[in-house]
Amino acid sequence: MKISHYKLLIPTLTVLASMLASSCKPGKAGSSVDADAAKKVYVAPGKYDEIYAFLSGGFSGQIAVYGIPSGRLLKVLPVFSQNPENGYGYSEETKPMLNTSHGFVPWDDSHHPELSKTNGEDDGRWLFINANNTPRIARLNLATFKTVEILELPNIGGNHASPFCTENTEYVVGNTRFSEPLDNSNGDVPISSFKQNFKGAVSFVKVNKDNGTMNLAFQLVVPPFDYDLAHAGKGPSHDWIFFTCYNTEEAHTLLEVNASQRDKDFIMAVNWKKAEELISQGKGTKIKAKYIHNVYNENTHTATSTMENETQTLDVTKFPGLVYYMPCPKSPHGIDVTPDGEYMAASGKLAAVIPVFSFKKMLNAIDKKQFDGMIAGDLPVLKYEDVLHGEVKKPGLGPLHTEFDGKGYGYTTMFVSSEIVKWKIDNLEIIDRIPSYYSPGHLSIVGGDSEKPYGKYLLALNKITKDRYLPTGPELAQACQLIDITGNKMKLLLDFPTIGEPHYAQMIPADKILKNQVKFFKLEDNKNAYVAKSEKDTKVIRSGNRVDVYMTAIRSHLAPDNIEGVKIGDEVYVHVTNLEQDWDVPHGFAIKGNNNAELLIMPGETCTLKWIPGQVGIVPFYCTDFCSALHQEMQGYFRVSPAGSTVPIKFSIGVNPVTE
Ligand code: RUQ
Ligand code: CUA
Repeated sequence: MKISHYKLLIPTLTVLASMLASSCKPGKAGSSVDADAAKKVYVAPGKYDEIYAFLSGGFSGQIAVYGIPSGRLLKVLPVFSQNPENGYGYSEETKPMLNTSHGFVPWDDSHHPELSKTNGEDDGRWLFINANNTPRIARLNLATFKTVEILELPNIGGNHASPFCTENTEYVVGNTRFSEPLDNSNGDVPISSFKQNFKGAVSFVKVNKDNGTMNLAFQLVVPPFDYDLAHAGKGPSHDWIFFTCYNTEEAHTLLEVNASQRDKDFIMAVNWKKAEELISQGKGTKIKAKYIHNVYNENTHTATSTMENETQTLDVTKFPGLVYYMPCPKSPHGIDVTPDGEYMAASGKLAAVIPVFSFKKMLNAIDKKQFDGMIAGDLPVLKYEDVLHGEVKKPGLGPLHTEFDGKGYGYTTMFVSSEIVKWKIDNLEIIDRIPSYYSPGHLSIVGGDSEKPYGKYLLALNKITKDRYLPTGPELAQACQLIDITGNKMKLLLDFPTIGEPHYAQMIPADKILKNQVKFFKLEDNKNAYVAKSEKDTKVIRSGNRVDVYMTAIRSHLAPDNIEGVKIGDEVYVHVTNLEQDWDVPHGFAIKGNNNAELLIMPGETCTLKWIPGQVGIVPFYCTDFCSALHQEMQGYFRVSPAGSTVPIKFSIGVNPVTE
């Protein structure tokens, strides 16, 4: 497959910009698959895949889990969105997970899954992901595949450059896309006062080593640029984290044009170790900020929300040595650090090269104070030539993201010329290129952003689908492609569709996750306030107009299954405990006409469905998950009486004239 037309183009801004808007399609689709590709992706029935892939859902606010190499969809994990499959965000226990300082937000946009790391390696414990729109970072527990924590981030707009783990997950870090006035200042200012009143903020979220709990340790106040993707250093660069930024022009309108004026924007190198020291010396400034912290307790199976009122900041202009800026060609979008922590490959959406920076040279230039002037007052800018390891020349058009295979090669997506380019880190020579269908954004290699990449597979996460799948109306399936990178030449193995837009993915060998799997929740550990640990404990309690039903589910009945005495005007909370103590036996629960969806209850768990009866009469309820041969018998009735009725609360199971 040849991609030849880019060589003919003079990469002027206008041409590039118009190409970004309508990216091109390389050659004839789908002809480059080897005869043995099918064998390489075939996972026989009953066999497990080798790799877990976690793909962000983009605008779905979820994560999708796939097996690789088969491309089989295993599960959709809700994070920032209510989920009709399992009641997340609908059940009383999980509703608090979607609370924010703005109230309940039922749907957000999430881009970047990030596996927790130990010694720079993916450890399979937790997965972090960003909410882009209402800025938050979530943590999922990979033993249960549940979202267990969501922390809101104050002082920023658009948590896109997020989350990135430092080498031992000391911190997950996020940065602002939309600089804005800090929350404690008067935000009612003219938008044209951008340069004076707007600020950027980098959030450092501390992660507890043992249980993963997050808290916002501090924020760095930085110049009002638009910050884009980042990566933390590793090995020799451990103490640093690198962010790309665009709009160093500080434009606040028509960024398409106004933020593309400069030939070079910047990489902001942050010495986070130094920031941490300053904070521990009490140099931080405490400021008022409102943000919510939601934690899901795995014993009570219940989430709680806490409003935080304060954060501490360091203004980088007041502490020399915290940040340095390195020029980077044309609207950079991301930066990726090589496994040895020595080099940083940056992208430039409008650039015609891939600049690769040397950490050693950066330190050297800082040591010698070889600055090329200052920006934003007195923040030092290093000289491009002083910090450059070299440029990958003529890689294609629109370089976006790079990952590494651990064998000395980088792989970069070319959005505009629709291809993936393999290049050698030491001499920056291009080794191979393969077209992708179409316009890849991110790519993911197994462990490809870690110190020890596993390599073997590369996923191209494409932005445009066009003709790859059977059409499904105006919106086509989203596209992902699996590429074999074991040989010198990349080989396309498989296309598979994804849920939402697969912005980014992280892949990890399955054994790192399998060994920690929770098969069911122990009933004896269930501390939910409304648990019924056996059918003997089931009951219906009225207090005022609130009715609490303590119900149990086990194959194949719900207890109680006849409930009377509920009236119009009541608020009914049905707390269903799944008594099963076995793998893979969830029960479901649904009530006719209920405006608040359904439940899906895992073995040993308690979930609560709120129901406001609206009509007098008999209302059926049942289990919605086909759990056993007699699943269809797993059902019951509520009797709803008029407001003011004297029908007493009564509940039973098995009381039936037929058997009496
Ligand atoms: S961004 S296509 Cu949302 Cu990760 Cu680069
Ligand atoms: Cu329980 Cu069907």
